[in-house]
Amino acid sequence: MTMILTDLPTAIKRSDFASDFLWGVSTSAYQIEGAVAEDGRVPSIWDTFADTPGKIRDGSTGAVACDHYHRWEEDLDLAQSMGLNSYRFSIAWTRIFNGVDATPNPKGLEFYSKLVDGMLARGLQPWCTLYHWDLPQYLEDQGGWNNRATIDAYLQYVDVITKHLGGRIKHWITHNEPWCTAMHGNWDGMHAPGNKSLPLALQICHNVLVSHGRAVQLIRANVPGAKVGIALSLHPVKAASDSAADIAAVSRHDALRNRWFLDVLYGRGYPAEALALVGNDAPKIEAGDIEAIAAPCDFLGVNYYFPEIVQDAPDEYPLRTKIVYPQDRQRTDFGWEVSPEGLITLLERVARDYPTGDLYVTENGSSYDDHLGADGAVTDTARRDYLIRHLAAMRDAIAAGGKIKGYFAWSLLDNFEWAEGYLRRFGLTYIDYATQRRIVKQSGEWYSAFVRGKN
Ligand code: IFM
Repeated sequence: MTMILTDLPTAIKRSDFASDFLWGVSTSAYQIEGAVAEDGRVPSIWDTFADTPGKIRDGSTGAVACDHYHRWEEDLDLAQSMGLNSYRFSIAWTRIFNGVDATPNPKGLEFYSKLVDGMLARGLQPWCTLYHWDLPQYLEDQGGWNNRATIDAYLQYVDVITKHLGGRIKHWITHNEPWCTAMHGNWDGMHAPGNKSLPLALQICHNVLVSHGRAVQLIRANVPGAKVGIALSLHPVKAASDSAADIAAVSRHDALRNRWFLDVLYGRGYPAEALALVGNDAPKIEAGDIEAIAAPCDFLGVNYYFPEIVQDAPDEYPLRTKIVYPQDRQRTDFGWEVSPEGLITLLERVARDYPTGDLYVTENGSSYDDHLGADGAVTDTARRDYLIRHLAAMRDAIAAGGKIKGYFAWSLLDNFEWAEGYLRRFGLTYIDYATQRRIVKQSGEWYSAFVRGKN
């Protein structure tokens, strides 16, 4: 289906979607909370990484971030005032366990309890991500996700959280973007803990996926009526040219980037094509692992930002592919290609190739170099248009038969963008970090009007 959007702001309406469609925003703990040493929180690998000179582009950390730990009521008010009906957040494991006491930290449980009550009081359905990259440092010191004892520690944490909050939260996401946990954290080293080893990254990826599958069973046991899923960062893969070599490169790249996760989660094991490419670097798999990973889920969370364009590159280990960045594409200020068509391709592809059940776009957004104008407004027309075009793409994917049930914009607030620090702004709300003032941007105003059916 071709999208013709001539008059962007009015080209799409909430009434184009089902009345029970979820409209939300996504956030994550380390990116917004701050208060890293408060109420018994202990360091995570991201505290350590950000404190290491040279790891974060602007030398910043998440120590204060958006100060959400103290301003959470104002932030939930913002989400409510936008007219949203759902809110995706993550829990900081490091506020719950400290590696010393066997009992969970009551202050940590109390914070998330208040937060969830605050969502419910504001008509926001809570969507809880259990792991958004902030592994406790004390576990990293014992081998991190490479040590299978971390799987047990994760399950202990999940057990506590789901028993504590399961009466109030029905939607659970075990992991956010295991690709990033494993590959950015341990292959290219861009993220914490900063290792650079493919076999290590693949083993960590496997262990994280085992922890996902085992958590699915545990959450179901603890939370009657739970809906459980995982959020994957997926990319449509396209050939850089129509040469046979580039076209063949697409399948190799896709085998690790997408099918490595989707195939094993949906009961097909790891793709033979990727296993052949990584050879002896493949993870060690214990009896029962593959079955555990394939525990049936209720939904798949799709985090979509941009397509990847690849060419044949015989010298690149292991995939023999290279990502290229053609000049003729529209890009965000982060350099990410703006391709709403890619969202349609992706949603259609996962639904066609896998028994995903319901699909949710659990993240989608854009980073632009926003400025607070002299008039007190943040006029982020490019982000607003990005949003409109991606919502239109989602509408078209639904019209083509896709079972997409909700959309969570990344993100409610500008926040700590990992290795980029505060240099990248993804929020629908501008944060003036000097004062912590929140200013809803033009994109946020548009999203709010859209969700309220007023544009
Ligand atoms: O900020 C991140 C988020 O933590 C995970 N998904 C991608 C976002 C933008 O890079």
